[in-house]
Amino acid sequence: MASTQQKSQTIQPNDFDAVVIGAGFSGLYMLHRLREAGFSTRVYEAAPDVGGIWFANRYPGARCDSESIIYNYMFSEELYQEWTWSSRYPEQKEILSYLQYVADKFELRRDIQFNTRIMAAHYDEQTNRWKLQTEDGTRITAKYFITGVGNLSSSNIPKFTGLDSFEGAWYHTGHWPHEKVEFKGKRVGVIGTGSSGIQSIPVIAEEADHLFVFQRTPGYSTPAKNHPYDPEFIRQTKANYSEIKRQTRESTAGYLHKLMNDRSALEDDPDVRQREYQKTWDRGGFGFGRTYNDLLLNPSSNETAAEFIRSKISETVRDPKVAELLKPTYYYAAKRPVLDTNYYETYNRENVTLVDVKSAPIAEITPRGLKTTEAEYELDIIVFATGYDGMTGPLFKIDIRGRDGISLKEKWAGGPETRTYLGLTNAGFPNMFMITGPESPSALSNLPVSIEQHVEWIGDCLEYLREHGIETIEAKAEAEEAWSKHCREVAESTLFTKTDSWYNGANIEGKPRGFLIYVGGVGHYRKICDEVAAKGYEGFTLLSLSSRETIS
Ligand code: N01
Repeated sequence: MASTQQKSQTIQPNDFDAVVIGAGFSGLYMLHRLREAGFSTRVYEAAPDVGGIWFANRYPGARCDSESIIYNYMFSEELYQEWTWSSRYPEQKEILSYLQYVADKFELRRDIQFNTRIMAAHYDEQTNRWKLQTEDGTRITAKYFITGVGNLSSSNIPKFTGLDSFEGAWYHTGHWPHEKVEFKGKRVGVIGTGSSGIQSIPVIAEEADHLFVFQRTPGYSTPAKNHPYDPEFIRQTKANYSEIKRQTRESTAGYLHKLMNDRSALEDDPDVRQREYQKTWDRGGFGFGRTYNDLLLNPSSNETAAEFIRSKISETVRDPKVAELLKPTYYYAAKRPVLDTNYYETYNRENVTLVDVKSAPIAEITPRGLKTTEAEYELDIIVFATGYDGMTGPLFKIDIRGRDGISLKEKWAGGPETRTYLGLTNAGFPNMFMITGPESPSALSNLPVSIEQHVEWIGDCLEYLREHGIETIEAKAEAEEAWSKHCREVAESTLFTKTDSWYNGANIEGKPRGFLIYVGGVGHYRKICDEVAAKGYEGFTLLSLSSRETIS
């Protein structure tokens, strides 16, 4: 009720110090940070409420696989002490409740305009302001333009012939209806075995009459080992707030997992290695990938982890032919690994059929179901767990244009050579900032940690500009080139670039390939960004308000 009242009091002229797109983890904190610093700020959100991807991504079994106690904001100790997570991995519903709680606690809704999609954002060189337009044609102006659109909000629905003719119902996991989808008595087909498929398949199988899983590439999955939190664990966690905050901020990927063995997997004898993998497997979570220090660097070490998982698939899945089909052959974790609850066990159910669409691809969707090049499957419901146009996709949904009317899409069309400075800014796009943009740790980190770092860096930057009478900040082309080169070099030293995945755009037909994530480490990246700021925003051109002269 309070929130509705706040919303109705908010009609203001459409000119702001800052406009932020998106009311998920990024937009909510950005709004709070800027408002606290006295900047007039408005958030625009296409959905009817806060939550970002957690508003829409509500498929059966949807949970985050970052552990709850670190999948939250750390900027406010009061908030951290007030909120209590129920289990080791947060369920979609609980994350959404958390973000709603945050919005209420900090009275954020009064500065968020919901049900409003921003279609265009153009930089006006005459006035040094951003001009934005909504879907209904409303115009907005702002000095600073900040995107908080997430990395995975632009869904990928492959262009199968005949989808329009399908007489049943179909859904994409990322845009799931708010009402319960009834699977009871239904023949269901799930296309895709990435994180969304692997999480939803065991849950749908329990309800459906029959489930067909259409798998093109099997995923590597290790046990989540989810469980309700023990009150004593919660007490200790809250008591350790400062230490948890420090550790995640200084870590490699924003998690608390310690490297189990600071040595190569190849240094251990096979039986020792087996025991070490078994230990991290039994604990559950992403710690499995931290069993040795070179799993993402050395192909032979990687193979030892991959083989361990394959052996677990053989132990679990009774039908050896199905087990073989479920075994991935690419480098473990070079494509996003998954945490599951009963995923491989699900293939022992009589009502589940695994269909290999690598050897016999999907040819078309028919009125009655789905046809591969080998057979037809009658279905009542199709679930597309087919992923997203990651990293750049959400940004490209907005027509963003900088100097000389050049669009972000045109600027990046050249591929990975011309990207970003620090994953935060772009040459040619003054006073624009991207929260968790391409070439920042973003999707390869625990996102709330990376989001907080970007929000705080941007907030500090805008305060600096105001204090120093600076009108525009813009990345220098040479700084951008050096950053993109550094990103590529770090990525090239790992196995990430040796495997097709959404990380490098391989999942979207026609998308230019390029590794879009900084993998040099969350803690290291933070230091680089802080040094840039400490040196008076090194690598940026700052233009002063009074004299219009270049300050640096
Ligand atoms: O998508 P994906 P996702 N015919 O791209 C298949 C985050 N996330 O939504 O590998 C047949 O991983 C495709 O096959 P292939 C997380 O970062 C997190 O599952 O291209 N199949 C693949 O199997 C994650 O990485 C959480 O051969 C087709 C699947 O669809 C990211 O979101 C939960 C096909 C897509 O897998 C995306 O995950 C959920 C076609 N034409 C998501 N096209 C948690 O934290 C695609 N596929 C738990």
